[in-house]
Amino acid sequence: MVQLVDSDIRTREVLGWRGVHVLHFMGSSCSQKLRIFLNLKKIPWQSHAIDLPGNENMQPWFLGINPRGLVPVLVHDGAVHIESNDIIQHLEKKFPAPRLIPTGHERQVAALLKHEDDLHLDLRTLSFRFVFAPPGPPKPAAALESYIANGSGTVQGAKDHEKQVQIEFWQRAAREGFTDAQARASALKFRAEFDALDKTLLKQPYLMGAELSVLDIAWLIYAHRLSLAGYPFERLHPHVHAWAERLRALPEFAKEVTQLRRPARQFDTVGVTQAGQTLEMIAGF
Ligand SMILES: N[C@@H](CCC(=O)N[C@@H](CS)C(=O)NCC(=O)O)C(=O)O
Repeated sequence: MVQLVDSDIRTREVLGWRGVHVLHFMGSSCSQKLRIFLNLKKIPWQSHAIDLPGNENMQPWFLGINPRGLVPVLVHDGAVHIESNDIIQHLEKKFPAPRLIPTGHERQVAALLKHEDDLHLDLRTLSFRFVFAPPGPPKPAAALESYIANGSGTVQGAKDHEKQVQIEFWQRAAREGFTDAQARASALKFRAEFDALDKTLLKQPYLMGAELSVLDIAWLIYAHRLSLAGYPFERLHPHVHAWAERLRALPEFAKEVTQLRRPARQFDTVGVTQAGQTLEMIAGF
């Protein structure tokens, strides 16, 4: 569990927040995952929108809450929790009904969620290349400087290496953009994952068996974002496609994903920016 300690937190006002507060961004995949979980649990929560495209997460106030500069963040009765999967596991303990982590499978689910989180930068690479497609560096130099300079730089009292990973990701993106080689490598990792999930979903309705679990939420969010990037689910992984369509139709999911379907005109803009190079072409799918 990643609950911050006192010395990590510089924005002291949050220590007085009671109840469930979530700092998040509408279009962030990890925030969507957490919001679907909160919807299914019917947990009342207070929303604090963080403007990621405006780089609010790289400003001192937010870095004083999460030194890693990432959303989502949970402040639960004054305790600050970071990392979406840890937040979900914390809330599952505090709000056990309905069960979204099957009893007795907590360690297995934790390991599977860790594996999912390890692919997050691959998702980000494909998102920036094919969905957001910014014309220049995704993070302006001034925002990155603020990111580097602010916050405690520690998580649970120790120097945070994850912040360095994030800095290097954005610096590299500013230098090279999101190259064909990176996009191909990331897409191939997802292809291997979704091949395996497709076999699982041939045998059972949900990833853990007969019941919906946090793994369905986590992978639906990845599948949804990748489908916006042009990943051909219906052709490559038909059982994943059918499962995703079923989940997207549930109100708790629909609320978080349908508003992110973009108007056709924006898709055209991406098509132009990418000079007709689709994910399918670059990945060789
Ligand atoms: N492992 C983290 C990943 C969080 C993460 O990367 N969040 C993204 C949004 S999905 C973010 O805050 N990005 C910062 C940015 O775009 O500047 C988690 O699961 O919470």
